[in-house]
Amino acid sequence: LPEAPSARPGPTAPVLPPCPDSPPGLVGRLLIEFTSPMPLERVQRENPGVLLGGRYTPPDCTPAQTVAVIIPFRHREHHLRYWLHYLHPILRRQRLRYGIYVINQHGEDTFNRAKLLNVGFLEALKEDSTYNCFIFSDVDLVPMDDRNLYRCGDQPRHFAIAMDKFGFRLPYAGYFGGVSGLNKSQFLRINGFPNEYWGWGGEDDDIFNRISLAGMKISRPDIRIGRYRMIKHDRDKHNEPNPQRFTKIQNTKLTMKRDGIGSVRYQVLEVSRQPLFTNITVDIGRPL
Ligand code: UDH
Repeated sequence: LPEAPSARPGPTAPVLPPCPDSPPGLVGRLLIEFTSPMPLERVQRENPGVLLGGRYTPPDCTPAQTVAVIIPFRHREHHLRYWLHYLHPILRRQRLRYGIYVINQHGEDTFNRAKLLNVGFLEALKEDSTYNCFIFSDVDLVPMDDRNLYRCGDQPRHFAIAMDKFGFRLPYAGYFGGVSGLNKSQFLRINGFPNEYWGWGGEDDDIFNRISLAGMKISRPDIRIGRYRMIKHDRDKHNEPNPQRFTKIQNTKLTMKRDGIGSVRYQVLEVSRQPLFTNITVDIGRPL
């Protein structure tokens, strides 16, 4: 009798070894500049391995994590092109499985960075429930060293610790701005990020407070490795310094329970999968 077709083992996908902790092929210190023009077509041409929506999986190993990189955004197309140009090759050399999510605030009301990051967390997970590491990056920050691995660890991670604009030093001990990373359980443990910081400043300090109040400690790379270049820019319209920030960060302990990922309200207007990133345009409302 012929063997039942279901009993025959089909062609199996090759099992790739786990990706190494220290990826081979990193180059270390990088030359980063923002003077030559950077057309998106060039960035696309130079990153053929990146799939629609800005997704990438290493061809030669199985990564331990799946990383969603989340970028708060409005009117910074020119910065985004440099960011994509520099970051895709770095993340690829780091052997990450990742996706890039640009969370674009609709309209011209006051900007709200932390609320956009909350939206990014939820929307990335809606698209792929296997994301277990979330890296939140400003669009104007490019790492100067590819040994600064964009991964999550057993504590929340601060990556952008030595920016050129701060003289390559941490500006203050509790600084958590620019680029940071939390795994899913760390993020949920602090009820995500605050939704009520409209305008510039304070939200990163509130996040730092949440992490400390939850009994976690920030992990950071070596100061020689955590170097960043920031693309110089003027202050944006509709992102004026928030005068309430100083009092708000005194009250994190009271506000973090009610204000966070559990209470975020927004409306997604468009999800568009571009060749190098996924753009999510969202209405996040405006300050009360
Ligand atoms: N962002 C936008 N659009 C905006 C405002 C902010 O995309 O209109 C995003 C972007 O990812 C940016 C991040 O939010 O990198 C943080 O905002 P920011 O770059 O304005 O904050 P930063 O502290 O600069 O880097 C503050 C203004 C500096 C003015 C310096 C004048 N010389």
